[in-house]
Amino acid sequence: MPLPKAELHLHIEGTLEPELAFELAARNGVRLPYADTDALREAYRFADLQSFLNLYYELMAVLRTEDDFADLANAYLARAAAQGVRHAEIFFDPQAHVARGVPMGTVVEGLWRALGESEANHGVSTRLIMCFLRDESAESALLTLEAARPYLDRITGIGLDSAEVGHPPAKFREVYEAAAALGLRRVAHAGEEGPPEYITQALDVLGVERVDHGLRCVEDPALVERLVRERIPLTLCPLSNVRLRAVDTLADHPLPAMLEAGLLCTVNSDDPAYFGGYAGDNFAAVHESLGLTRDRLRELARNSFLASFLEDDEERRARYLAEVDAYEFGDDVS
Ligand code: ES4
Ligand code: ZN
Repeated sequence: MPLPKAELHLHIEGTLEPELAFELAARNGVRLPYADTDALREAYRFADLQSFLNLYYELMAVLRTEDDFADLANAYLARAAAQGVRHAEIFFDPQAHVARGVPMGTVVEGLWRALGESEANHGVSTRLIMCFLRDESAESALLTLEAARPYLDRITGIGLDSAEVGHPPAKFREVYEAAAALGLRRVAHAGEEGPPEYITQALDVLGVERVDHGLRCVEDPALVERLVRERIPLTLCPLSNVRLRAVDTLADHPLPAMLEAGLLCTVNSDDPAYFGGYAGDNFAAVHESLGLTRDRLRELARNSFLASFLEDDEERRARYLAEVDAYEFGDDVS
């Protein structure tokens, strides 16, 4: 049995495995420019974030109906449960779908069909986080928040993703203020490819409670000190960082030093279908390549529940934390 954990950095569109992509393409009469699943997997050699995003947006063409989004989310939740995920806070990118003519309602209703039954079907509690594409305009983000108004009872928070460099957090001040006024929780990708100042901006201008990635904080000791002092959680994604070349190899990842510095780190999978692994695979990888001890892995699992948006269900959080404390590692670590 794997270590119980929460997944806090997971793009549902990034869980689209090649097999399901071809199945949905056939169902919807969409032609994919790849001969088969092997040819598609061959395309998974990324030079950076943008080269990944190009493929990520291209493959979304197969997602058209509520059924498609429900099937996608159910497939993810089954895999996550098998890797010890007990709670998942799931990102989705409505603008990428609305731009292709798929309405917001189709996306949210479809995802919700899977998420609403996830506890019963998979034993995984869930939250939904709507991300804005930072390479789109601030106006488009505001229109997206407006379009989401009928569905806000199912949306816990907002995030910010896609191409980071050249699109600083401050560009989205207005929509984050509007979201806060609506009672939505706030996170943002910052410091994945972008500089440490983007992390500071996400905190000071957008009021984020959690930073997605935050990897490049290590370049600024004063920022690290602040993140430690304010107990700001970071949702790190080690296998993603390797695939997108944020680090040379997993052995070079700063996670051990970040934990040593007292940062509230969590380990997550980002886009598992593309980056070679789900949550448990990321835990196993940092154990093997970075030599993180079982105590450190337990700390990472505890952190994931401490950093999760479970303020409306503290009983559940306490239950999950007790599961982590009672967990006994076997020979296999994940
Ligand atoms: C993403 Cl790894 C990553 N970074 C930024 N935006 C994203 N959207 C999906 N995966
Ligand atoms: Zn991400």
